[in-house]
Amino acid sequence: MKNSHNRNVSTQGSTEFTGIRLSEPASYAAGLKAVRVTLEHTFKEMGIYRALSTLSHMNQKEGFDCPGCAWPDPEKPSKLGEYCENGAKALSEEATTKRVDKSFFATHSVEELSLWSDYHIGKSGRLTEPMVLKPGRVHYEPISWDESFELIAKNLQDLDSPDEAIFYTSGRSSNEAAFLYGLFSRAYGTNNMPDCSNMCHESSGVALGETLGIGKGSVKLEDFYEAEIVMVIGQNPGTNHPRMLSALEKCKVNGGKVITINPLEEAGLKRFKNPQEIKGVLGSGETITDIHLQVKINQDVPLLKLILKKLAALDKGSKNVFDHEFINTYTEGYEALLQDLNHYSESDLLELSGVSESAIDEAVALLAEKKKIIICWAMGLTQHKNGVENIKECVNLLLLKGSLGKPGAGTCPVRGHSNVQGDRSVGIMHFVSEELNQGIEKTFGFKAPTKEGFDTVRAVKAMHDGKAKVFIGLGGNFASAVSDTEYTAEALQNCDLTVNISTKLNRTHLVTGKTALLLPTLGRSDMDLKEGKPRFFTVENSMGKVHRSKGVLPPASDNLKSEPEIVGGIANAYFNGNHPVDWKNLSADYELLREKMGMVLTAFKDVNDKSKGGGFYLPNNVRQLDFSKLPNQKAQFSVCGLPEHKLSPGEFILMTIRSHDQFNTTIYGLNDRYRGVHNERRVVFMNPRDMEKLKLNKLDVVNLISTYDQKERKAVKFLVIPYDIPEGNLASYYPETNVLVPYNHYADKSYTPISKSVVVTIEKT
Ligand SMILES: Nc1nc2c(c(=O)[nH]1)N[C@H]1C(S)=C(S)[C@@H](COP(=O)(O)OP(=O)(O)OC[C@H]3O[C@@H](n4cnc5c(=O)[nH]c(N)nc54)[C@H](O)[C@@H]3O)O[C@H]1N2
Ligand SMILES: Nc1nc2c(c(=O)[nH]1)N[C@H]1C(S)=C(S)[C@@H](COP(=O)(O)OP(=O)(O)OC[C@H]3O[C@@H](n4cnc5c(=O)[nH]c(N)nc54)[C@H](O)[C@@H]3O)O[C@H]1N2
Ligand SMILES: [Mo]
Repeated sequence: MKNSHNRNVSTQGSTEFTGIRLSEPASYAAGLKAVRVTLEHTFKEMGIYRALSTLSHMNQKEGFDCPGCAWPDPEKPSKLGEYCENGAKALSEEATTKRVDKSFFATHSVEELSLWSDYHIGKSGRLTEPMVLKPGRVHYEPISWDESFELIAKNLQDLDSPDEAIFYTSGRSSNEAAFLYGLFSRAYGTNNMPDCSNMCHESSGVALGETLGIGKGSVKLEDFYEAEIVMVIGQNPGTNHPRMLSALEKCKVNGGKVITINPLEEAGLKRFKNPQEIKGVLGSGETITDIHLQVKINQDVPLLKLILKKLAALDKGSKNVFDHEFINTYTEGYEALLQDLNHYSESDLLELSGVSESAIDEAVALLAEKKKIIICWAMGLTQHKNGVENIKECVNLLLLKGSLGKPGAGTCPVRGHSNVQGDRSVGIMHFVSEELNQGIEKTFGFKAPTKEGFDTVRAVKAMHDGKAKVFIGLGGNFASAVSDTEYTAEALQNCDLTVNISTKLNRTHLVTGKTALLLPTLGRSDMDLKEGKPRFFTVENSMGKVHRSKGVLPPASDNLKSEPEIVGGIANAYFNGNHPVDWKNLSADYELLREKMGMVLTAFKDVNDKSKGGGFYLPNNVRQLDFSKLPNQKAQFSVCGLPEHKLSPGEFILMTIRSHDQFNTTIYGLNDRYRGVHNERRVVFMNPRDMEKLKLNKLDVVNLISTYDQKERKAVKFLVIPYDIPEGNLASYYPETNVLVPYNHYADKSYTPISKSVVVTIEKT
């Protein structure tokens, strides 16, 4: 696509097929095969010795936190290795021995690179030095750090208002880097801090905040070991949080039951062969799911309502299915909820859900009799128009059962990026936090802005409309991760300057503003050296525990800076000594940075000491059953409506999901082995009866078209794969299908794009 800067870059890259091979979907996850794949990936990217010695430090108390997902580490990490196949892939991707240096950019123009696939781009290696793409040029050229900082400062100074700048964050950054970045954005004068969680668990944050008073989960890892029931809804842990399977296994061994709700029967939820145990390697492993409810896409609310209705009927008879003492003491809205349930007929709800009634009855019988319930969920619930209500319906169930604030029970939104929760805790948010603003004023002596900033959806629109002109990304891959690829690309290309602080090359570095800067930074596994000594930083896991992480590998190049140093460099150049914050000192001294963080945010007081050893839990009011911040000091039941999908003939609902070989837009490989797809990503999973209706055969080539708001959006060339998925539903991979997700279609209240319920038609080619 030609843009105003005369660069002819592709926003999606190659759509060539790569040579598909199909096999039966797997009946279990992990096992020996996972060990083999782990070693293959790490040895290839890192070399054998380096791979083995580095893996032994991952998720260990004196080592570094896995750069993959945010699942917590057990109190006593296994000495055999506390990592999973996909954590090892995340590490090898970061610790690769390949390099993208100035000669790489001299050889390849951004126009040429943009034609490569994301897989190919990502495999090029680690960035080694700051680079600039000047107006009208198509090759990146080297630039010094100081000149880079000056260039950013100049562009920020030239804006008419600080609200014309966007400060995006992905969830890999440390607490220290994120705190400093948020501080600079506020000192500069804007709350325009969109972050990846806007596209991810924002719906969870909103729903949990409104019902329970904290936008985070309430369980700790140990709770899984004593839960009587774990419900896993809209989540694929076998691929995206593999170490969660060890927790589910322990729950099962201790007599717990697992109920899964998902349009797909994911391999990792069927059976787990724990590679850390002999039984897992040589034996048949542990069955995970006891009851699978194969819901239609986005029909979780009808299904949950039906479960609640059936439980309420049982409770009416015996009075001991619900925890009435808990309901009376801690909650508000019980009567309204029960009344609302009366409005629905069981048969309507059953039909909408698409699940067999006998399976639902089995789940109801189990839920009726047990009291310690954990509900886990991820993107299958959050990325819908009614994402917030999906989660509120889960909270309703937990409140009815009194399954909060006690061992073995509670909410568990399973986070994505390894420090996405920490970034929010230390100030990455577009909305205004009074506590934070007051803390900043008291500690640093300046007033933070009080106007709400742009989240991701609104940031894209602002850039598209020419209302924002400078984009800075602290990690992430904005062009590929955000919905509506063409629209988002235009938004970025409208900017005067786009800056990316990154470890590796990605599409956002190619789909740029008039001028672009590429600032290479240290990754999680790299040693962050000061005067020759490695430093640590802190992160927060999915369960609210803050702990240290210290990289062990020599940095990918001598010319990298840490994220705090880069943010400090920008701030220092911008303020040039005219600001109450001593940016240079603060960004160079992490101890000082943490001390200040603890002064601004009381939850982080004494973090320098408390983060030692296993770390410490941040305060969590649900664990204490303290609902004092909510209306009438009570946890809130919610009355939720039904999701609405009026499909015309020929329309399907598409969920855009992850394969087993990717981390978001980073493509590790071309296989999705648990689903039986090898060496190809351009596939669409479809029910065989739907295929028959459309006269489609296996591996036929189709285009997918979405027409929200009468605008045609097309994703071309996908191979049809017959699969066990409800009729009327489709699944395909992200980011290839982001082009179909409308930028202006998002969840109520949370503004999360509806990546899991895109209405599409199919065009045979
Ligand atoms: N290896 C690896 N690990 C990762 C990531 C990665 O890409 N790779 N990404 C990280 C990030 S940022 C995140 S947010 C998490 C994502 O973790 P997940 O949320 O597990 O990721 P998705 O592939 O988006 O899977 C969504 C699951 O929800 C189901 N689903 C879709 N729609 C519905 C629905 O309407 N109802 C129900 N009940 N289920 C539905 C899908 O079938 C699928 O199993 O993983 C994190 N960890
Ligand atoms: N259609 C569709 N769209 C989605 C989703 C979906 O399910 N469907 N999921 C959404 C979700 S849940 C999320 S979280 C977002 C993800 O959105 P992002 O977080 O923006 O995307 P990632 O692919 O995780 O970003 C990867 C890039 O981060 C950089 N990076 C890696 N490690 C580091 C580091 O340590 N420091 C720095 N500075 N940079 C680093 C590398 O350059 C890498 O290319 O995508 C969202 N988009
Ligand atoms: Mo995410």
